[in-house]
Amino acid sequence: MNRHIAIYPSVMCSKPWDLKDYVNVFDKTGVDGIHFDVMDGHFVPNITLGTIDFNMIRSITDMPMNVHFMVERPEVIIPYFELKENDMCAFHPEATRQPHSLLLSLKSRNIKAGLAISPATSIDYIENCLDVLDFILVMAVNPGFGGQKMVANHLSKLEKIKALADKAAHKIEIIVDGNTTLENAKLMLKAGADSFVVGNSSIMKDGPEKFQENYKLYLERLQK
Ligand code: S6P
Ligand code: MG
Repeated sequence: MNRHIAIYPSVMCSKPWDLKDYVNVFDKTGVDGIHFDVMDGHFVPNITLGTIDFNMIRSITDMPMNVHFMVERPEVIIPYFELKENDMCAFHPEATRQPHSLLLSLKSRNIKAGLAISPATSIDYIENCLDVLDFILVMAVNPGFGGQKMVANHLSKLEKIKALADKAAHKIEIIVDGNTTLENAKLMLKAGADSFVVGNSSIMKDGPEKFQENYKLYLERLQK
């Protein structure tokens, strides 16, 4: 298999004191973008990264940001982040009243627009937004925390999402987020995934100094 598999490392998995080294090594390695989790303590019980972290990363790299909003009313929170052309932005459709319109407003700014789909979220949202979706962030775990295990229905849901995405007139990237170990990622690829968010359960667990080596091995083994 020779196709490109995009990799988005999740900075939520970095220890705060390793963040700068991680961003530098992501740049050097040439990952496809930086996955940045925003949690508000309402849509999910946890609270994570905000605008200060976002701006810090932005100040040291030009890599695209792949921002995942796990927040209520994403239309209110997203404008606080200085997203630019070619960044990617995903939110959970059940957290807003007008998901289609929010996707459209992102696209009008040349930001790649995506829906994040939790294990229990209806895939009808995808069907109804096919025309405006650049990507789908399919959660293999319930949003809120790193270090969880893939839920039982994930692979069959991924197959259904792939079948839906294939109905669109344009390419929709299917990205899996959560527990993307090498073993799971191989199954996810077969079920229709194009690319992966990676964290501590896969290639970030050994710290920034081992990231490049882990990334290379992970991709080599995935492409076999
Ligand atoms: C989870 C979040 C994810 C995690 C990532 C962690 O709510 O959206 O992006 O950061 O899944 O990776 P891992 O390897 O611990 O599952
Ligand atoms: Mg995420």
